[in-house]
Amino acid sequence: MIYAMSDIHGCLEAFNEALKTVDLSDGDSKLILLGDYCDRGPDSLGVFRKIMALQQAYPEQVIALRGNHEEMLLEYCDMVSDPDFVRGWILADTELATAKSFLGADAFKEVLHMLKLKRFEDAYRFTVSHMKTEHADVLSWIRGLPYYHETPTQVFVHAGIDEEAGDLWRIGTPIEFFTTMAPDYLGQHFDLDVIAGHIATEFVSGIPGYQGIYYDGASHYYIDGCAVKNGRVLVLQYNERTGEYSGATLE
Ligand SMILES: [Mn+2]
Repeated sequence: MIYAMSDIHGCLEAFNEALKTVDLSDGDSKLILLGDYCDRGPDSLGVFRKIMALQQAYPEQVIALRGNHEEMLLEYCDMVSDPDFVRGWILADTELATAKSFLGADAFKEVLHMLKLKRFEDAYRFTVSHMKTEHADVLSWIRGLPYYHETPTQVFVHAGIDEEAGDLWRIGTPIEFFTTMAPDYLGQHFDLDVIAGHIATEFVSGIPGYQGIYYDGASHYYIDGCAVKNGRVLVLQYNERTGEYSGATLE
């Protein structure tokens, strides 16, 4: 069995609930996570550490891809010597939810105090330096995350691939497209099934309030059920023996 989840966004409780439906005990099943582990929700650090622990427990079976929010986190950590990027940091980390999870209560209070005094650059430098010293292992793990995972019949990716490039999609897709592109090929057939997140299925389906997995009837499965809003991380299951997909609203 292959299990796929996407866009956990700091929702550790919802992630733990979803993991109850995942069984890796056969030594062969896989869990593929499509990125966007951080930002918006309350415990980004907890989600990162949970995934790292799962990979340690099941090294060949747990695959974590990168999303645009991991890219943004690395970017603001790398740009810390550029004070102009303070705005980039505050915009990337909505309500500083990720900073709060990495810093812990006391250090985060200090950051809020600096922000209140409009010492924005100090707050930015303090936050990144804390992340780099206390959680270097998490940052270096994020740096190593791949953009996609292939099986003989599928590609798992955060946002999508350039399908017009055909067989050459691996080199034809601009690197930032893997984590940011829009669902441009909806309803079109491709040689591989494309399993992606990034955009809530409510929007990709065009059905207001929709919370399930969205299959476009061709080659695309979208699985971002918007955990922050709906309190649930969707799980797509793929049975490699029968070639059948299942999951919320696919049955
Ligand atoms: Mn995303």
